[in-house]
Amino acid sequence: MMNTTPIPELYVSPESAAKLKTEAARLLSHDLTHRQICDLELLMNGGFSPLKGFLGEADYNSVVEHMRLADGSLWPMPVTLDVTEGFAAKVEPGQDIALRDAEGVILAIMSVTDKWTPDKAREAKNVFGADDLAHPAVNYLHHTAGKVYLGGPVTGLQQPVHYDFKGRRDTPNELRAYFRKMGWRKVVAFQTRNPLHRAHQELTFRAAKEAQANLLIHPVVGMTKPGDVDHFTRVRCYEAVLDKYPPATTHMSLLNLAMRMAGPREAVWHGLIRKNHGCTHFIVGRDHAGPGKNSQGKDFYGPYDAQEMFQKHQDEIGIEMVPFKQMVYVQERAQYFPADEIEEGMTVLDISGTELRRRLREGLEIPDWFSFPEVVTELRRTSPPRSRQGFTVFFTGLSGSGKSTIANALMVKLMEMGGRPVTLLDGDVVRKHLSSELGFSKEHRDINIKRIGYVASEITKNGGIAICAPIAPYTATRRAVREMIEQYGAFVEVHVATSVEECERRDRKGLYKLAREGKIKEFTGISDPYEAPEKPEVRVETVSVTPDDCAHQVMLKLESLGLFG
Ligand code: PPS
Repeated sequence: MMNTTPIPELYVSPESAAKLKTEAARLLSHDLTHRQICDLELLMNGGFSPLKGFLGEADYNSVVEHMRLADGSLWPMPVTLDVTEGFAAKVEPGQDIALRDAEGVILAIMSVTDKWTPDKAREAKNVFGADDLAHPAVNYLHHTAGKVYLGGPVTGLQQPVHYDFKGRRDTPNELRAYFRKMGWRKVVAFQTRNPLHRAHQELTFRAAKEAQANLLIHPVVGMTKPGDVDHFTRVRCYEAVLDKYPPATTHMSLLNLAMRMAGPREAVWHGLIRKNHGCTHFIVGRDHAGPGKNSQGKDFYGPYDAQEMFQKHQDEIGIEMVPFKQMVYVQERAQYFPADEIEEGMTVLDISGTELRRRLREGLEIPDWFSFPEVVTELRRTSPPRSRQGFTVFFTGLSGSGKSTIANALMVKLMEMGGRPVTLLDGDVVRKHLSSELGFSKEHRDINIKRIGYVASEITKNGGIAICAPIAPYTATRRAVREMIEQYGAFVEVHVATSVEECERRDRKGLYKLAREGKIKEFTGISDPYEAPEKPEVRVETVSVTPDDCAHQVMLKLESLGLFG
């Protein structure tokens, strides 16, 4: 049965908070990342109970190795405060630091007890199953998270501020109070990071019936898998579906969790979080919190691994699992059934997430048996077909390879076609206007490319075409730019594959001569590296092909990607 006593929070009283805030202003400050703000909110409001702060080293090691805190209690996910080496050098255990949000507001004080450099490869293998960058959390661990971890208890001064869907957000204690007030004794929680379609609604209906419980739709709005539908659109979709449930049986509340897509471990974590929010039952479906395919094209986890792991720890989690097979539509019955309850000879229909995205992208029909018209309308509003989205063409190649000439030809062709505004971010031009203070060290080149990527992502988001033409010699930086842009539209990488010998023979700007003489240092291809892209969308060769033809090859690629409608 439901536990109705309030869960301990880490907040101090408003009077103490006001006093502590003044004192905290003098402390060393850490600016929290988006993910850390999500973690902090759930630490402070008891969503991550029994944690009292960011994990210390002993707890971290124990969680990574055994899925348990050092005291033996079940906790599957390292909730750590990662910082840069530079910041870590200024902090010693025993020191208090202020934790600030993106606007500089102090949310909490952390009493640092531990500082250590984690073995990230071990964390990746044990927690996520493989040290494989195709896993979004492993990629985050290696490319976004700082090198050093700080641990220690947290004193909460205020909740992170949310300006969106305020009325739909509840702390664990607010939800517990709501269930108490409504007299709900059993509540089954449904975790989701996707829009709800008919299959999900059917599944939640059945789960509530099986458990004889009320239903909590508890979608994650903090961080989900890169590429997911943004939470604003999803919440509008959820609101539309909520009308389809019998009133007073179902509640919807938004959870500001930063997911890690850790499959089985994540399912256990989700269970603990829902227990803290007062729920008695939890739905675990097929491939719960699955990260997709690994770099070998295989699934990271088996489809029902999460259910197995949950089952093993169910008593300790303190919440009952309602397991579900995938729900599929049976045409003859005009109804949804779990995949393992289908009679032989029946016609089973299903539309995968990938197929749905393709249909949205290409403006194709989405049948009524699959989703609700209101949901489809919402999704179409945010995901117009590719031919109406912005995109980025990103040229990369050596200095003097012909990037600018081809990029210019492409720009003119696109402008002739019309329909979308076009911006050319040429290497030289960017260096003059956007990056005039930068040189050519790895660090400066990376800053330069990330600036270009940022501008291109804004253009893409707003429906325009960005053509970029820097050298961009590093694979990892180009990958980061791709990730930034692909949230909003297509990213088409074009490798202008002119060899260094040919570039030097042409030496259009006379720079290769100076580089050979050592008068220009760190010159790409001569005294600095160039990592050629392995799988660009287009690779052009400029010795026997004219710039006009190269630009035409790019146009054909854009056409084949459905970008012209
Ligand atoms: S990077 O690495 O992407 O930031 O470089 P990028 O901004 O595209 O470089 C723009 C132009 O700078 C000139 N230049 C050099 N290139 C490479 N290495 C060194 N050390 C260097 N110094 C100056 C060069 O003309 C680049 O222009 P393009 O259009 O590529 O020829």
